[in-house]
Amino acid sequence: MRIDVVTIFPAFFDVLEVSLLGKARADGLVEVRVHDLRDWATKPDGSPDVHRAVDDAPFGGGPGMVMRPDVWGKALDDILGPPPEPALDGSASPGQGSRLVVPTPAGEPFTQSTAGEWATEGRLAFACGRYEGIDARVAEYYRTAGFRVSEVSIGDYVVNGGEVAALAMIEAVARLIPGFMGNPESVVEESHTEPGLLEAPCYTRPASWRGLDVPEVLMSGNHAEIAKWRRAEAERLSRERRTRQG
Ligand code: JEH
Repeated sequence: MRIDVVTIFPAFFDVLEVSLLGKARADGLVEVRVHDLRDWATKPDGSPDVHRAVDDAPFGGGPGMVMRPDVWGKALDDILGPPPEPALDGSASPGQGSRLVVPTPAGEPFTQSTAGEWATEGRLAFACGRYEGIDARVAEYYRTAGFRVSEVSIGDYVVNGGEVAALAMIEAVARLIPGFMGNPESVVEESHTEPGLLEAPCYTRPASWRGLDVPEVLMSGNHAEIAKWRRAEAERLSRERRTRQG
């Protein structure tokens, strides 16, 4: 998989060298290219800009600044490559062209199922905004041009830009690429777990630590009883932590 990232803070992505992804990159399973949006900055008339401004005031007024569509358009035209060939029904299919991902607090929720769908793409491109976000016509333009465009959110809290969101999504997707993890069994196992059901807690040696003992059933060797206990714990945690009545 090829992953392009466009950002005004390329250094955010240096962490990909040290995380799990470092190995996948070395093995050639994932190639990540990080681009500095300011390399495409010009003045509004298109002439070179010593200030390399990528933002301007919002139409309609209000606080903050908005990222300019002209700068983003030049960057993404260079980076995305050609749009995918449309199928007979007009749809674009995975493995063809790039999927453009735009992290935004107003996006659709990014979930494990989203990660699974994106893991089959040949190319992903992340457009990381700052300030109040990217002019809305950028996502609209590339969708109309035939790219698969996803405006997504990593959760209902506010961070300062798309970079942290892109890092979380890149890690969630990359670990699903076949051959990515040291222990592929743990990923295969995940696909059998029920979506929305939280996992039972886990324990290792020593069996007694600071007066706290591992639940007896886990040391019984009775696999049917262990599976029953884990299921019951998973249901209890899901009720306690993910429903309002508890
Ligand atoms: C944040 C991309 C680009 C900050 C505030 C506002 C919220 C009410 N889950 C996520 N949180 N934040 C982002 C994200 C994702 N994915 C994210 C970004 C950008 C992603 C710039 N920013 C900073 C930013 C405006 N407020 C949004 N509103 C509902 C809580 C109040 C207004 C926009 C952009």
